[in-house]
Formats: sequence, structure tokens, C-alpha cells
Amino acid sequence: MKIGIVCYPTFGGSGVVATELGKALADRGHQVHFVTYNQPARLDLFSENLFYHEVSVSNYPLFDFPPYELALASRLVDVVRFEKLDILHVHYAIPHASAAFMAKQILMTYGIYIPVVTTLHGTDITLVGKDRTFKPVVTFSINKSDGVTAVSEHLRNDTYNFFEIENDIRVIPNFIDLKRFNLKAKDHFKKAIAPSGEKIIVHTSNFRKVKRTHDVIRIFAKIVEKIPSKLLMVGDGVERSYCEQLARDLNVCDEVRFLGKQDAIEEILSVSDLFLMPSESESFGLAALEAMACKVPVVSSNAGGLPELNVDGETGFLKDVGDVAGMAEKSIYILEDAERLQTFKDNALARAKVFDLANILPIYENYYLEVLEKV
Ligand code: GMT
Repeated sequence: MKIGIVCYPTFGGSGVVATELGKALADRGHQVHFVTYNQPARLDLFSENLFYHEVSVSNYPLFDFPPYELALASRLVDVVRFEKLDILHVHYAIPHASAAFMAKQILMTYGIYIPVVTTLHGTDITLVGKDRTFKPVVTFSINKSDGVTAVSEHLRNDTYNFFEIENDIRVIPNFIDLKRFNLKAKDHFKKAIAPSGEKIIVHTSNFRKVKRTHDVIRIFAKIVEKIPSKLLMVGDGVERSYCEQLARDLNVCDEVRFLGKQDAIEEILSVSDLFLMPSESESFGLAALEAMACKVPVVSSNAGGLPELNVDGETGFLKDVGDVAGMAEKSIYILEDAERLQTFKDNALARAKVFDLANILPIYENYYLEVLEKV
């Protein structure tokens, strides 16, 4: 197939899933065309089947808000026509699904019908979608897509609850490439961070409010009272400076390292003993899956789709959003006993294998074929 992929080219979960999916499809012999405003962060390799088409928006003084959606729609028309694409797969509803709809209408004037698959990732529904400003457009563009997928049952249900959806929504969970995400021998790195054999706790995110990164610091401050440990905070975003201040206020700043954005996440996860994800809302929790693939148990909130990934009492624990004491208690329970920690680590990897790319990729391929057959 010739597949067009539209996504945010950033480190965010939806962009990562879209890029990894495109790379895997290209590996399977499909021709994959990314249409975005920047080279996707993880599109870092050469393949004869991978193409990147930049969307550039002219910034005339007249435009207070450069019309990205129109530029994207025009670029999609161009790429579909000249590369003869079979299908468009857009990740994140706003504004990708509506831009794809516009492109589809324009392409019909050239006698071309391009089927559009929209994948919902979470914040497009739970945060942005609920903002009434966008509701009519999101509802319309989901209903006008030829196929719609959501990354968890929970997100599927939320979408049906918040919007008047007539289309079927297929749940296709996120996936992990176990060839990249696996336990790497990084003992020298571990020794440098935890020279006295302290336990290493990790959090990775974009430090947005929804991630409750301040809870990570508070949970850690309680853990470190009982268990000698270090905290690695990976990523960057609006909450970072507040977290740095909080680490100082709670007197744990010597034990906390803020590493900023990192490419080789799997190397950091490989030296870690526990992953913390206290999010307010999380449609799936890709970062937790990446940790589990590297044998790291997860203590998380029970928000959104997290219970579909993290199995309470087996791969980690789930607690109510904001239950800092509960999350700290469960973290200590996992870390205090070496044999117990090993069992949780083994269980985390076993669970991650369910989401192996090799299992999920054929589901997407079959879904494309199903959509193509319908039109
Ligand atoms: O979590 C974020 O802030 C990034 C966001 C995105 O839209 O890129 O992630 C969402 O999509 C990921 C991939 O499907 C999911 O794993 C995340 O759980 C989801 N984030 C939220 O629902 C808050």
C-alpha cells in the first residue's frame, strides 16, 4: 500500500506512535509518506520506502494566526495526487482529521477518493475535544472519517460519551518495538548515578500539568525516607521549574536529576528500578509501556486507559489520582524486597510483550484493507 501519515512531529506520544508505525510499515514493504510541518523526531533513518513532505505556512503580516490547517489540506491534495496514495492515516483529531476531510473533498473534484483513517490519542478528545470551541469540528471530522481507531477502550468510551459519534471506533492499542526497547547492559551508567547501589526511580513526560510531575517529586520524597534512591526526571515542559523548586523545598534536590529531553530513553530505563506515572489523565500511557519493555515496574494513577496496561499488583500498582501517600507506599513495597522487585520486573516485561509491534502491526494493516474494501 501507499500510505500517507499525518502527525505532530514532536516527542509527544501520538507523534511517536505515528512515526514508529510508519517506520514499521515501511519495513514491511509499504510506501509511507509523512506529511508534517517538521521532520518527525523519531524519523531518524533512511529507508527507500519512507518519504517526508514538509508543510510550510506563509507568515504574511496579515495573518495573526497562520492557517496551518489550510496549508496541510493543500499539501495533502498535492501528495495524494502526485504520489498516488491509497489511504491517509491521521493521528490526533485536531486539526489533522478536519484537514484530511477538506483534502478528501478537493480530491473528489479530480475524481480521486482517498479514504481517511483517524486515530484518536487522548488529549484530542479528553482535553481539547471537550473545549466547546472545537466540538462541532471534532464530531464532524470523526464522523466523516472512513475508519476511526482509539488507543484504548477507555478512550473509545470517552469519545462516545463526549461526542455524538455515528461511526464505529476500533480499539487498536499502542505498541512497542521490543527490538529497540529492551534491557541494555548499562552498569557503568548505573554506578555513576547510584554509586552506593541506591534504587533508581524514573519519570519521563512532557511535564505538562496533566502529568502531575509535582506528585512525582512528592512520592519520591516519601520513598527516599525509607529506601536509599535516586530520581531521574526525563523530559521538559511548563512544570519543570516548579518541580525543581519543589525538590529543593522538600530537601531532596541532591537525589533528583533533571535530564531534559533525551533520545536514548531505553538506556535510561535500563538502569531504572521503578517508573512513576501519577497522571491526571492518560488515554494509554506509552511512556509506561516503554518502561515495562525494559523490565521496569510501574506505579501509576488509575486514570483513563492505564488499568488496561498496568496490572494492579502484578506489573506495578494503580492508585487514585493525587494519592501520593498510596503511590509512595506501593513503591516502597516493590523496592524493599529484592525477590519481590525481580518478580515485578519480570511481570512488567511479560505484559509489555502483549503490545509487541509484531502483534499490533498486522492489526493496522488489516484495518487499512478493511477500510479500503468498504469504499
Ligand atoms: O501525553 C501527552 O501529553 C502527549 C499525548 C499526545 O497526544 O501525543 O499523549 C497521548 O497519546 C499517547 C499515544 O497514544 C498516549 O500514550 C498518552 O496516554 C496520551 N496522553 C494523554 O491522554 C494525556
